[in-house]
Amino acid sequence: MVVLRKLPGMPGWPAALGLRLPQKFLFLLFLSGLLTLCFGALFLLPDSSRFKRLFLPRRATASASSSSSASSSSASSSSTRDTDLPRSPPAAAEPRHASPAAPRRLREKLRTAARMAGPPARTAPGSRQQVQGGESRAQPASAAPPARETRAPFRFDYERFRRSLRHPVRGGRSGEDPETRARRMKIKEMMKFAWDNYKQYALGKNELRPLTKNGHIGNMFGGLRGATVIDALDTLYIMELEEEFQEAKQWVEKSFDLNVNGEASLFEVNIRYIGGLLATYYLTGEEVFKSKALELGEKLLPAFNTPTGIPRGVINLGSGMSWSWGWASAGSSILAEFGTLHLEFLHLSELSGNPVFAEKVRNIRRVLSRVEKPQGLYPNFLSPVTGSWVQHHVSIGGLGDSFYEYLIKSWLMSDKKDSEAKKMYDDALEAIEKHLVKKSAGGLTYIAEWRGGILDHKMGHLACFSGGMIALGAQHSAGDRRQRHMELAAEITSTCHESYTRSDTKLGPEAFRFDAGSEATATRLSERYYILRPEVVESYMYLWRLTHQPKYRHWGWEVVQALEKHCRVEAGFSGIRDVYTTTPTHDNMQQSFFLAETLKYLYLLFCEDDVLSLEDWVFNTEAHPLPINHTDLRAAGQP
Ligand code: DMJ
Repeated sequence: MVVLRKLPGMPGWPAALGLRLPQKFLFLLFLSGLLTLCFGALFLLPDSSRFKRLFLPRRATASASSSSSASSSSASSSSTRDTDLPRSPPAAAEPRHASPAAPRRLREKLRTAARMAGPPARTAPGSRQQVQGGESRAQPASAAPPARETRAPFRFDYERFRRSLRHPVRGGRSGEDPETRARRMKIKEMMKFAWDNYKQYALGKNELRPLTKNGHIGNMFGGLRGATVIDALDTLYIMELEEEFQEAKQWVEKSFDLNVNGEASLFEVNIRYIGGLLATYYLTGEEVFKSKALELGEKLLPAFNTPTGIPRGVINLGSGMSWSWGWASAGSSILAEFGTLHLEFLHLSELSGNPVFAEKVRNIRRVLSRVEKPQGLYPNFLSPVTGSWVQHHVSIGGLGDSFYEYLIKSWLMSDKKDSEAKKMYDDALEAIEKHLVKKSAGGLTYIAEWRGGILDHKMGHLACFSGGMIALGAQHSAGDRRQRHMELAAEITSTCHESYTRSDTKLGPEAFRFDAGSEATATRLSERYYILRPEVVESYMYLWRLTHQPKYRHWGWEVVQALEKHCRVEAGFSGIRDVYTTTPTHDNMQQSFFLAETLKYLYLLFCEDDVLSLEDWVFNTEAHPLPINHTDLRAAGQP
């Protein structure tokens, strides 16, 4: 209206236009409509918040923005009304208990405390219910407290982490004999051959089919592709296959798509993809690996939305729906699957500053530590609904294996602070020694399986990792126990070696038995195959590093020769269908774990001990190295 006031010496401009009264009225009406329209349009611009801030009082702005995003109860909205806080911070935000004003050292201590403190408080009364995947579960109140708008984004201090390592990641390369070097170079050549053929015939698919020279996708990874790329990354890096590493990295940058919508094994995605990406980030500091790992980690979280928080085995990475494997009895979850998340999930929290990942696996630990164990043993099937065992089948091989591995490695990775994990490992091993460890008529030590109290005198190839695990754990036991466990580890590794030497190919079968006159040999046709598995050479590598007895390198070299003779084909390496014939047929599959594990462990067997030193790293169950948290050094800021 001010603009229409008559100025001295000037006629009013409606009058100047020579308008009559009704016309003037209509003109004014039109003008005021126009002004209202212009003012309103400011709020429709893409970023209208600046204008809102200009035009609305401060408190009203906060409640306007929070009410647009808030979906929770009025009780919780009233608690934030006066504080200008957004309702939930982005996934990669600072830990919520750390104030932005706190000095950096204090914030790091708080993060360390969050990591190391062990189980968090129980779900608070009144915490929100989240409904996903058809079930509802109380979410700990600590899972989504508000964060301040002004908070700087969390940044993991990579340089500081590198300074905390005690050895260069690829070692110092000193003091080796020419034969050891030549053998290492041979294994490096095998890796290059495996990679080059995958790249040529199957890049972007999950595995190479080396006979038909094409790719295989399968249905284990929920539509994710490039399992071999991700599994191979850290091996290529450690072997200094620089060009090949760059090829793999480029594929991750340009083609690795996480927006998929298929059914994935939570366990496999975690150990191969998350493990591979995390390890490569820690080795190289390249952000792309970290961001992909965190993004993928977020997609796995809905699998934990069960009444107990024990995740189900299968998850749709698009919808977040999860369910149990059809073959798992009574909708149960598998010990080796939900028990093999701890290492990776702690690192997801470490790198994101978001405690939610650590909370999920600490809850699994809590459920397991409370449930009653028959004879101190952990059965392989647990109900995610009731938290009780579903079947009393116990095995240190398939279905159970890496659960035990992650207990001792959790303790090592925590710089020996996670004493709960150590106790669970010690108790479990004691029960295994008491109930499952047996000696065959021919004097071979083995670990049997247990079915409700009845022993099955068989060992799977998968169980052969246990020689390495027990040796690793023995380093930290005192006196008699240390000696006994080192002997046990050596004996089991020797038995697994026997399963190789007693075959015609010098490669071991999928399972071998100690009954009906058999000693470390397969008795069933269906158990005679070898699919390039790593567990036996994994144990050779640990036993070599921990004892330096030359036999472990000799045994490893026998495997290299057998692989070359029976598994190397024109376009890669293939598994074989029968280890008991010198002319085996091939299964036409180069498994991704052959590049991640088998070749990596063989290579490390012929390296100096400072390459991926056991003082700095633990290997996840797919042989991806994850750093030990040297809290003493990092907190003290030592170089
Ligand atoms: C790998 O994916 C991992 O080692 C897993 O823990 C068990 N099976 C394969 C290799 O045999």
